[in-house]
Amino acid sequence: MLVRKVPGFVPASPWGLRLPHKFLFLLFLSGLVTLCFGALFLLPHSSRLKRLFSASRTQQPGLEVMAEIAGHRSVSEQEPPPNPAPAAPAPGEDDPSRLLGALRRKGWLRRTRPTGPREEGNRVAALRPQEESVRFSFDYSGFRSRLRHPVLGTRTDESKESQSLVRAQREKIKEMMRFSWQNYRRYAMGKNELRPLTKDGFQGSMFGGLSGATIIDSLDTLYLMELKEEFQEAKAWVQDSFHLNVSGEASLFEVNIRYIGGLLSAFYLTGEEVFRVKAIKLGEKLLPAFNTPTGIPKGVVNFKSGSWGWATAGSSSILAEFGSLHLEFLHLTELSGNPVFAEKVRNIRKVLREIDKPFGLYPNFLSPVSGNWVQHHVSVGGLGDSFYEYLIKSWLMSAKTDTEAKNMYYEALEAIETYLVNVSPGGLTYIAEWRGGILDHKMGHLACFSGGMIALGAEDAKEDKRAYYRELAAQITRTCHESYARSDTKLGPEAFWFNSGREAVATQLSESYYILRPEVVESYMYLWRQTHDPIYREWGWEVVMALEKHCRTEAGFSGIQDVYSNNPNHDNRQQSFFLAETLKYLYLLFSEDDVLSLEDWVFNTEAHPLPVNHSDSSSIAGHRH
Ligand code: DMJ
Repeated sequence: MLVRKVPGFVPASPWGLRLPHKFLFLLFLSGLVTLCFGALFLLPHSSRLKRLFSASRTQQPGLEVMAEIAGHRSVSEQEPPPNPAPAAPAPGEDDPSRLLGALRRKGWLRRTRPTGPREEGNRVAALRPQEESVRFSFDYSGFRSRLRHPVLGTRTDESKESQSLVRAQREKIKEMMRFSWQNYRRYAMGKNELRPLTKDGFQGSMFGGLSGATIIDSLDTLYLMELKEEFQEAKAWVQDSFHLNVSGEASLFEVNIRYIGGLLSAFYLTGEEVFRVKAIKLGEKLLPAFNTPTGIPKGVVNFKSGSWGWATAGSSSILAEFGSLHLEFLHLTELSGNPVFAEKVRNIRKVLREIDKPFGLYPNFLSPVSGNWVQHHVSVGGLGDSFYEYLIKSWLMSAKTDTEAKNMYYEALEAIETYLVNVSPGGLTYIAEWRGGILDHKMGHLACFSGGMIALGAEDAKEDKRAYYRELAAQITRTCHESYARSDTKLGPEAFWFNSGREAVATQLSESYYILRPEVVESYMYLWRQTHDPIYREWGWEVVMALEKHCRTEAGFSGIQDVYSNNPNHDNRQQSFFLAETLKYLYLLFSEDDVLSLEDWVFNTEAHPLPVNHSDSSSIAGHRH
């Protein structure tokens, strides 16, 4: 239809509005939109919008965004679009789909499959209850069928065994665990640790407001010792009272090894979904720590109420901390189907592989900003320790396919042998600390784990070094035993020296304490499994007796302030690693080799067993656990 232009005539719109009315209507509409939009920012939980508009922070290398790219959102955000389009990888970043492919080829994702029940409109069904489900399921029975041994071992003839000394010893250690747990439960349930003298709980500030460190650290030990009622108490607490919606500054390393490690192993041992879901959700809360120019995480992550936060500033990251995430993070990817976790630790590995190392040694401090070493202090004890442990354990956990980890481990060990290993005038082998070429002839209690580590890695070393490594492991373990044997309590000091004619003893009171640490009995356990030399059980039993005599109090076990005193003062702290590690390693020392067999499991640095990634189908038939 032709509209004739008539002066002064304004044509009506198709809706019957004249132009000025239309203009006014549009003005009103845009005002309304602006108002609503602004109001959204004022809402207390507008984190999704904030994230959309704070892209520079959240879309830095990885973070949860990586999960979204690959179509796996953070567990806390369960609203995936249908068939999310893969975004192009940032320059220099791995293509997530390639990474997923690689992980599947390596078997790490082979056993996961998307389940995601969908409602109309392709929204994932509401979780029931909200925290208790994730979008991926894990073929738990398939995993169990691939284990080579029953988790709790093949029982021997129990009537015969009941006569044996070793059974009585194991029962004693079980009693110590029950005692530790029951006192914790009675006086400190829900707090991070028990204070046995004051009979109350210790919360501390290491875990960013998370609670129940002792509970999470104890789960697998309770399971292993078949303390069934106690395990159910611990599980019920995790289900009902372990809240992740906390805010505070947390140590990435400690949360990873204790909480994530504890939850992962509890899941692998029991198949209970609650452990898997909480491990994944907690893992996501750690991701902001990786938001650095190098991808080397900062040591501290600030949990903001909700599911994300930011890492604090800090000049250097610690080798043992950022180097001890690999095992847990691969399992987080395995159990969530989300490649982001594996991607983070593969990047750490890449940085460490490529950086120049002084004499092949790894210094303890690295700048997460520049990717350079911050100072040249090298130690197999505190600050360095579990980085080396995670290299050899990555190799073992990958069912001996991760040759990069293997090569890095043996190269590092060669450098340690060359520059740090010494023999004292009295014939004790020890691993010194290195400060820019100058040696401190000192070993920390923490460094005593290395006897076990070297024993564990001996079998896969070059043939001409295997016997040497076995002997080195035995000698270091003997030295650590000497540090115990030379004290009045028969427990070892925090650090001991080899100088001025004194060997394997602390030289000052500030190094003379013992806080229920596990490293020495950890090495006894590995050496026992490797050699079956009865000396390791003898030495382990000496520790049990010393713990009973000096560390047991009316309401739990406590560290002591001076191992060289016949009547030492207590430090009023039952460390969570006493239940996670010390008692577990002691119990395993007096168990058969197929209990948590080293063919099936690697222990994280907090002694939480994580399964070896067996990818073939050979399995045990009809096992009992
Ligand atoms: C534990 O938390 C872990 O073993 C860690 O690797 C080092 N320190 C303590 C126990 O001593």
